[in-house]
Amino acid sequence: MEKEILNAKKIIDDSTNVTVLTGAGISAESGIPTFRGENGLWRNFRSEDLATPEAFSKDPQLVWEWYEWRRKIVRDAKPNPGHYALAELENQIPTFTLITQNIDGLHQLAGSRNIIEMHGNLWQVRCTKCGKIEHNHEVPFKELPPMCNKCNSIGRPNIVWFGEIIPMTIIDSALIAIEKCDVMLIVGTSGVVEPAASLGLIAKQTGKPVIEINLERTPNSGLYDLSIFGKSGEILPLLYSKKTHLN
Ligand code: BV8
Ligand code: ZN
Repeated sequence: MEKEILNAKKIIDDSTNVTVLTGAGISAESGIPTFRGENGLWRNFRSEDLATPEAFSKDPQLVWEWYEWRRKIVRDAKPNPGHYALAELENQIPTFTLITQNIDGLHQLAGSRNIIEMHGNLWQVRCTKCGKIEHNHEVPFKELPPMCNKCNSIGRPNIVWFGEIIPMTIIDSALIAIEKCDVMLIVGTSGVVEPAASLGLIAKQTGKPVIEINLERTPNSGLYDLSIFGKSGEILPLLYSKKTHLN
């Protein structure tokens, strides 16, 4: 592992433009259940069963109770050294883009700035009728389901559900960040959910070195230039040298 970390550090040190993709794995050390990890289930529901427009139209109360449960966990969670390391890398590298599949907002809390939230944000409610988006941090919600304070229609989480397309503006900015970067890091994602799972391959397509940091092998591990297996909260802080006043 030592050699791989030195290798990765060299590639990053020589880069002026870095793009990172993160998944649930980077928030695992903050106590947030991952999707496919052992505690990824809620009341025996698989995430894919609840995070769908079908589930919401069938039982919006149930889906909101699930998101209420996740908001409580995230409200009580803190960013971990993995999140802070990426925020610090952003301070040190001229151009840095953080593409995340996570809706927990912990990257923002850790100080990351240039973030692309591919799948939305847990703290936003979108009106199902007029589309108004409201930032709401109530835990618990005053009323469940939350209603739109403009047209009083039912609100839904401002999140991309399975079977729903990701806004093209988001896809475009992610592809531009990959096209322009010198190296892409892929951190804490099982690489199962599309289109996020293909971003690493697109980086390879455009001839960029891809470095994977994950607890375990993933379907694309063999295709990446470097895979470092372990906890992102332990590995990421090793990938940059703490800027001291000497250098
Ligand atoms: C779309 C918001 C067009 C919701 C999310 C059949 C084949 C291929 C694709 C499809 C298919 N059928 C349908 C599709 C498309 C579907 C898809 O990919 N499904 C999968 C399940 C097969 N994709 C979509 O629907 C997308 N839209 O394609 O639109 C379309 C329309 C109609 C029909 C077809 C296509 C929308 C996808 C977005 C869904 N919303 N999140 C919410 O959160 O409530 S996805 C959600 O799941 C997450 O955001 C994330 O993207 C994904 C979970 O993956 P990970 O983040 O990687 O988490 P996971 O638990 O899986 O893995 C964690 C990893 O971390 C593990 O490898 C573990 O080892 C590692 N780890 C753990 N601890 C640590 C660690 N690593 C480092 N350190 C640690 N400490
Ligand atoms: Zn409305």
